[in-house]
Amino acid sequence: SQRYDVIVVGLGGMGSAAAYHLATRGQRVLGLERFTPAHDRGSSHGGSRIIRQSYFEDPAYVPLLLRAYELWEQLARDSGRDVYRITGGLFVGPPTCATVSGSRHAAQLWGLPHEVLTAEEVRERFPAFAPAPGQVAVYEPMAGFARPEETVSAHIELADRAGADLRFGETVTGWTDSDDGVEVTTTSGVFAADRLVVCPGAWAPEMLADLGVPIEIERQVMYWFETEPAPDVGGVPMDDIPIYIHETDAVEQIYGFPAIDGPGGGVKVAFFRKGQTCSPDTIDRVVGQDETAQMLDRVRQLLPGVRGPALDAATCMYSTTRDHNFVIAEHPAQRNVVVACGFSGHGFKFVPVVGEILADLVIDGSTRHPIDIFDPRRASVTTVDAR
Ligand code: PYC
Repeated sequence: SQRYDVIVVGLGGMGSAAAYHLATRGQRVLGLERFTPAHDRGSSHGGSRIIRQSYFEDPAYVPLLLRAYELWEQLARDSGRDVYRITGGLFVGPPTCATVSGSRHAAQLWGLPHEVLTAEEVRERFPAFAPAPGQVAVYEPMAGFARPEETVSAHIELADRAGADLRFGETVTGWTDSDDGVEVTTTSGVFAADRLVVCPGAWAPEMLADLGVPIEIERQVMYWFETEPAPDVGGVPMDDIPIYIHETDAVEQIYGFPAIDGPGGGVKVAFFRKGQTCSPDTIDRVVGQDETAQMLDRVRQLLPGVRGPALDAATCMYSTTRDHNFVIAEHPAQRNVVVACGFSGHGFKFVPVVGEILADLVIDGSTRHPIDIFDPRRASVTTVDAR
């Protein structure tokens, strides 16, 4: 049977980007995905993901974001798909909270365009928003959103066009790594290649148990609420607001988007990190009325024009490491295997550059991108009390 240069396991956000970058760089690629293209069973669905550069989590991510933005533009051009949009972004909260102070710090350090606005200035410039007195906002003009399903579809189409063999409905049950390369076993056969890229998403705990990095899978809920032009604010339409992150305390941090899905689509909003531990098999995909009511109350603290009712709700999963940084590396114990996992709820905006990095690691054995903070051997992800 045919031997490939590289097999990519998992064709969600990261895996489809890897397949695309590998195939366009001349590799013979086999991609294996247990579900359908751009499915909604994992972590790459729901219509929108924030993109931004003034990265409050850690300014070390900024160079990756600058490259990701170049690749977002290239992907939009090459695919002709609506994969991302710049809307500007507001990062709102008390001046000392991580969302505000961290965004400001990263923007200053890297010379990124930004403004710091008082609550009154926010209300004036963006009348749909009503931050509490004393809160401030970092406004980042380059922030916006990516469309996850469009992105995955774009990478899959372009990888296919570049000659990748992409197979769906094919579950990987195991692999072996030896001097001769890798052999991957699926529900329908055994496939051989020189190298393997594993992008397991929420299946990381079962597929990469030997990595030594505990990854917690968390159920998250995305909500869509009906909107009307915000009342008493000059009729601002909700399809023209910036994306936002609002922190009052770290658990109750929320994020949201303009009404981007046309009339009746509503605005999408979610808690950033208020998930319950689950697995892909045990996740409760039913969203309760109490959860929805809590979300509506919370979003109205910033956007009083969001009235409800809820139009829709959907679950997805985070794969969270102890230090909330990703894992992207050659597998420490398997010489032909490269892994990308643990995106910890903030990975999607990096999808194109992660694809490039994975292709670098496979083809060159190294990358020019700064990925030391994603080393699976770092103490902050392997040690239990590091969190
Ligand atoms: O990465 O910007 C982000 C984000 C917001 C909420 C969840 N992730």
